[in-house]
Amino acid sequence: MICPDIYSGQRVLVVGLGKTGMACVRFLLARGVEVAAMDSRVNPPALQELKQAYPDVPVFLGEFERQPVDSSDALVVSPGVSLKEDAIQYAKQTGKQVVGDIEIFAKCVTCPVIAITGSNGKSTVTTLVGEMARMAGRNVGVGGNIGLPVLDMLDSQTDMDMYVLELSSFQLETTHSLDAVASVILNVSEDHMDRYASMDEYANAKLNIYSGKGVIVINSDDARLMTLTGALTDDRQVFYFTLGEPNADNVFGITRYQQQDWLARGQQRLLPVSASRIQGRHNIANILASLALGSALDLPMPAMLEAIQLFPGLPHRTQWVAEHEGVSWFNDSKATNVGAAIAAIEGLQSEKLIVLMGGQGKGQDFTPLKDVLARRARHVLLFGQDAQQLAKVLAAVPHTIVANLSEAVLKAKQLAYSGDAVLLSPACASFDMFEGFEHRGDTFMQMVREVTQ
Ligand code: UMA
Ligand code: ADP
Repeated sequence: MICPDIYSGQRVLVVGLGKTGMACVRFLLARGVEVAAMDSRVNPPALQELKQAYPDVPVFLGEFERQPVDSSDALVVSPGVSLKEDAIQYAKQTGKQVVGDIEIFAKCVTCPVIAITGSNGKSTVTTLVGEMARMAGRNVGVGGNIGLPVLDMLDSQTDMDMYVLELSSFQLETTHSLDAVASVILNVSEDHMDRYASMDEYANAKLNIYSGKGVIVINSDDARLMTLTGALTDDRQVFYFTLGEPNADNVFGITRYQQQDWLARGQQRLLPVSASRIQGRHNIANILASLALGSALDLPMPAMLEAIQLFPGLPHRTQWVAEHEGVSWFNDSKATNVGAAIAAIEGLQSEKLIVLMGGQGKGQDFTPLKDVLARRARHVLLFGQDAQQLAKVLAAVPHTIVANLSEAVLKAKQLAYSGDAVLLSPACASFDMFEGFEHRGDTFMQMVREVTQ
């Protein structure tokens, strides 16, 4: 068994009983650790599973109290729980170790790890790097924020050659020992401003990904990241990626050759951009970042290029849904922040767009949407909790507030001209009206099929 002595003789309080909490409970109990669990909801998602599988584990439900903290030696906190919670602060003040599941994974893992974070593009890059490794014949585990808790992955998969992890800023806040062979912050734009006091606090959480000794991959088009990583580049091997021309052998970028854009490493042309099936400039950046990460691990170039050509993209990310009367319909429900929506709006090739957006804004500043929508949108249809707030910013852009997504789809059909695209790219979280981004995207695609039949 991997890591048999972790938390030996200690009592651990698992905070949050969702996917992560349940995976932590399983992992720790299997190693004989004394575990209790705490959740501020009275009926958290994993409660029934916990009660059935481990009826002896004490569970504290409802508003967090100090008493369970007092009777523990250490806390393992789920990413959805803010470290600013009084009970967590109290644990730190009283000298208890506070970590997350990624920290435990980092302490236990014995094979190379590739680590990926960023405001947008994480799942796409994580999946593509996983595909590149598979194509190269590696036995690879892909997990983390993408949906598979890392500790479940560690215990369920054996004989792994490597792991590819998608990590959120929340997970990175509680991670200090990760020594990835290669890691990247893809980009930083506003997100989760309901949890962070400032962009600096948010970006600094992401910087933890570079804490080890491995290769660091840097987006040289992102000025904030270039500044933040400046001090790291002196004593570490660095790969860069850019949508510009690559000017050195450690730079992945785009070069022009015979009227075509090519993916390139330094002077070396690798593949015409048109050979990839995923759309938009943001996805070219994602491919270049993936190539840099794979190269840091010495994956063979032919396997990586093969994976790029076969990769169809992930559902709900600028996903083509239908073409009807000259209008293309796209589902970009995963665009849950302004930066993601801008990337999709800029990335689509159609002349004009009807854009459907709205939901929970998470405290974001919507202003950056104004110019891009003024240029690209024929009309914007707004729905959900923060529709009014979006409308204020879009005063100069033709827009209508509608009651729900269904009305938005019907209205989009009336407004679109042949040659236009209709794009659901909400720039917001979905939980005011849906169970999550997948539910929102699936609902949209079903409605689109109905109106385009
Ligand atoms: N909880 C409390 N008190 C709080 C907040 C939460 O008790 O103040 C409890 C909830 O009642 C719930 C539990 O914590 O019972 C949920 O834990 P969680 O929110 O950490 O969610 P998990 O089910 O453990 O899923 C987490 C990630 N969720 C979040 O970061 C919010 C999943 O990412 C991830 O796939 C999973 O671990 C496996 O690693 C989702 C996500 O939305 C997809 N991530 C954010 C994003 O991508 O923007 C960061
Ligand atoms: P994440 O896992 O970080 O949310 P995804 O790969 O799931 O990222 O993509 C989410 C959304 O972000 C997509 O629907 C797309 O609109 C946008 N996006 C993807 N890659 C990028 C990028 N490199 N830069 C900006 N936006 C992006």
